[in-house]
Amino acid sequence: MREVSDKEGDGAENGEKYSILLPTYNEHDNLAIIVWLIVKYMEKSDYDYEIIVIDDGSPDGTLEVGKQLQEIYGSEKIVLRPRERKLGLGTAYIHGIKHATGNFIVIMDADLSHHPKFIPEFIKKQKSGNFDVVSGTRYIGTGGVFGWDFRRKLVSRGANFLTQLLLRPGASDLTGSFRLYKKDVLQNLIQSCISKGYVFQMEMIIRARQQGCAIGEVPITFVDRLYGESKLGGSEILQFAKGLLYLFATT
Ligand SMILES: Nc1nc2c(ncn2[C@@H]2O[C@H](COP(=O)(O)OP(=O)(O)OP(=O)(O)O)[C@@H](O)[C@H]2O)c(=O)[nH]1
Ligand SMILES: [Mg+2]
Repeated sequence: MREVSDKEGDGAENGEKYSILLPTYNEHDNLAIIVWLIVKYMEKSDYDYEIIVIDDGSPDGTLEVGKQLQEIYGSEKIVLRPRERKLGLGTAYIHGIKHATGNFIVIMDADLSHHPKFIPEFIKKQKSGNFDVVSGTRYIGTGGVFGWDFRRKLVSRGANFLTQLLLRPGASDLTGSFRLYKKDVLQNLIQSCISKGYVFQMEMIIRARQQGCAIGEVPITFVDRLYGESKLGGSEILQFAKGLLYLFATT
C-alpha cells in the first residue's frame, strides 16, 4: 500500500496517469524551464505523469536539451520522440499520443505561453465533473493575455467572436491550445479533424462538442513567448478565415 502523503493530489492512488505532450520547434531556451516547472507542479500534486517531447529536428539543438533533461529526470519521466524534420503540429500530437502511456493527455505549448501551474487545476476540474475535455480559457474569469500587441489581440478576439457567432460551440476559448483530454476521446477527435494550422485547435473543440463530449473550462493567463520567433502573419489569418468557413459549411 502507498503511504499517506501530505501532498495535494490523489491521482497516483487512482491509477490515473497524465501524458504531457510538448511539441517543440526551436525551443532551446524554453524547454529546460518548462520541464522544470511541469515537474515542480506535478510532483507537488503527486500525480503520476510523463513528459513526451516531440522535437521536429530543431536546428537550434532543442533535442540536445531534451537529452540532458532525460539524464536529470530519468527516461520514465522525460520521453523523447523526435522526428527528422518539421512536419507540423497536428501530426506531432498524433505522434506523441501513439507513444503516450497515460490515460489522460495534456497538450500545451513549450514556449512558456502556457504555465504548468494550471495543469493541476485542469486535473481537479476534470475530476470534478468527469469531463472528457478541459480547456484553458483566456476569455472568462481570471483568464487573460499578456504581452500581445493590439493587432494580435484583435485577431484572437475577432477569430473567437466570429466563430462563436457562426458555430456556437459552447466553449469560450476556441483558438487556445492548452487542454486536457481523456486519451481515447482525443484519439477519436484527432481522427475526425481535417484542418491544419491555427484552425486545428478550433476544429478540435467544435468536434468535441458535436460528438457530445463534456467540456470543462479553467481560466488561464497566456503570456506571449519571450524567446524565439512568433509566426502569426497575414497568411495564417487568411488560412484561419478559410478554415472557419470550411467548418461553418461542414459542421
Ligand atoms: N514538433 C513540432 N512542434 C512545433 C511545430 N511548430 C510549432 N511547434 C511547437 O508548438 C508549440 C506552439 O507553437 P508556437 O510557435 O508557439 O505557435 P504560436 O503560439 O501560435 O505562435 P508564437 O508563440 O507567437 O510563435 C511550440 O511549443 C512550438 O515549439 C512543428 O512543426 N513541429
Ligand atoms: Mg507560442
